Parts: sequence; structure tokens; C-alpha cells
Amino acid sequence: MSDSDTGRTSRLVVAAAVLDDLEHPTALLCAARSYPPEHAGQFELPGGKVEPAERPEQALARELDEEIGLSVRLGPELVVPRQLAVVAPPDSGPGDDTPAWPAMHGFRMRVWLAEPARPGDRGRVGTDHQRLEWVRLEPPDQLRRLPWLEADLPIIDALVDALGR
Ligand code: 9L3
Ligand code: MG
Repeated sequence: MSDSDTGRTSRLVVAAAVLDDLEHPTALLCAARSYPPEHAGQFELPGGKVEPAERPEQALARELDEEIGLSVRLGPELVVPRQLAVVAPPDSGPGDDTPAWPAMHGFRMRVWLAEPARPGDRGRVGTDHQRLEWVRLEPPDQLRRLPWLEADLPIIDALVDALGR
């Protein structure tokens, strides 16, 4: 049974904006999904669902290792401004100033900046993706124009803002 079948609306998904170098970033790891068919070929920041017993950061490390064979060093969490987020978190109320999570199909998502733990490591394509592309951050419009999953587009906007581009 899927989460949507059970009516749960807030399963946490974690993703990483993997940069070539956290201190002097020039490129972002963009991953084209291989499934489901209606989203095949669309880009996402790699990641996935947090298992019940996991901490989000731990789940993210596991997902990146499983999906793209990359061991990463996590940087700060990326704050996605509420006005950029697709859907506010279900547990938020008026006056709540926690950042909004970009959400899609009942998932909410948290995103961390990251860099390969081994400098120069670029990851490999596994079964979850059709291909990986390291896309230059300049010009930012080039990054925005990729066919992103709807849920990831606000994250890309927040990333471009956060990196001051
Ligand atoms: N999702 C969206 N953007 C992302 C990631 C990693 C995931 N950057 C959505 C797609 C699925 C759900 O979250 O609906 C779970 O992701 P996965 O387990 O299929 O990777
Ligand atoms: Mg995934």
C-alpha cells in the first residue's frame, strides 16, 4: 500500500543540492528521473523518502549512496522561502515562521546543500535516473530552464537566490 493510499499527507522526502564545491560552487548535480513514466526525463535533486527510524540527514546520505553512488559532506539546509514553496507544511498555522517545505503529492521535502566527500567524485547513474548532469550555475537561467519536477523548481529558485546568482 502506498502512502497516498493510507491518506498520510506528510511523509518526509529529503534531497540534496550537490555542488561541486561548497565554498566555491560552480556546478550543480542534476539528475533526470527514469520513473514513473509521466516524470521520466524530468530533472530532480537526488534523494528520497525518510524511513521511520532514520534521521533526515542519515536518510539523505543513504539515498545518495544508493541512487548515485556518491558519499557527500552535507552543508547547511536550504531555506525555501514560503512564497516560493508549492504547498505549506500541513502542521503550520498562522504566524508560524518555520520555512515552508516544497510539497508534491502529499510529500514534504527538505533540502541540504552538499558536496562530494571525495573532491572530483561525480557520481554514477543507477536505476533511478536516466542520466546525471553537472550543470553550471552561470548563467542561472540555464539551470532554471531544465525540465525540473514541479516540486523542485522552487528549490532551484531558492538555491540561485541563496548562492547570490
Ligand atoms: N521527489 C521530488 N523531488 C525530489 C525528490 C528526491 C523526490 N528531488 C518526490 C518524487 C516522489 C517522492 O518525492 O513523489 C519520493 O521520491 P523517491 O523516493 O521516488 O525518490
Ligand atoms: Mg529518489
